[in-house]
Amino acid sequence: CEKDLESAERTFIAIKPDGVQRKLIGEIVARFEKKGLKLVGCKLIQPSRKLAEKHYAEHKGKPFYEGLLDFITSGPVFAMVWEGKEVVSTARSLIGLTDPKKSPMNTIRGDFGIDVGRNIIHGSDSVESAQREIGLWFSKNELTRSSVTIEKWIY
Ligand code: FUP
Repeated sequence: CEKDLESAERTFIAIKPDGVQRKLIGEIVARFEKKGLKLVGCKLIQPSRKLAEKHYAEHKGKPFYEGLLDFITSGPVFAMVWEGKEVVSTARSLIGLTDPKKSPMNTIRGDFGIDVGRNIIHGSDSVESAQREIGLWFSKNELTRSSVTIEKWIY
């Protein structure tokens, strides 16, 4: 059934600089749309070092951390917020595993990636992370308030 606005689950998705440069925005957005998820905000943005540090705070100190920050700040990122029933886990299924080599075919990373350091796309790993990341990357007025709904055709 349709959920009201406040309770609808949202997730933060970002096409990383490699995905943008490789012209994968359209392909990736199409997969999310065809799944039945709803786009509620998006923008092309080259993140500052500060934003990248906040976004990847949980990885601070790990061997790949500095390289990850260099990479994510190296060019434009296509940042998005998607909404739908259990959208956090649904989006992770569409994305696949962290390492593209181990990620199954028909997932975004499985189909388009080779290297864990160039894995094309980010998706929040929990509802709590999603709320934190949406707050970091978007202000409230950049996200639509849903009006027309097609959910009754999907759920
Ligand atoms: P994911 O949630 O699948 O994006 O994966 P993580 O949060 O564990 O990792 C965040 C990013 O760090 C990955 F997208 C790629 C990078 N990373 C590496 O470069 N090497 C690693 O061993 C693990 C992660």
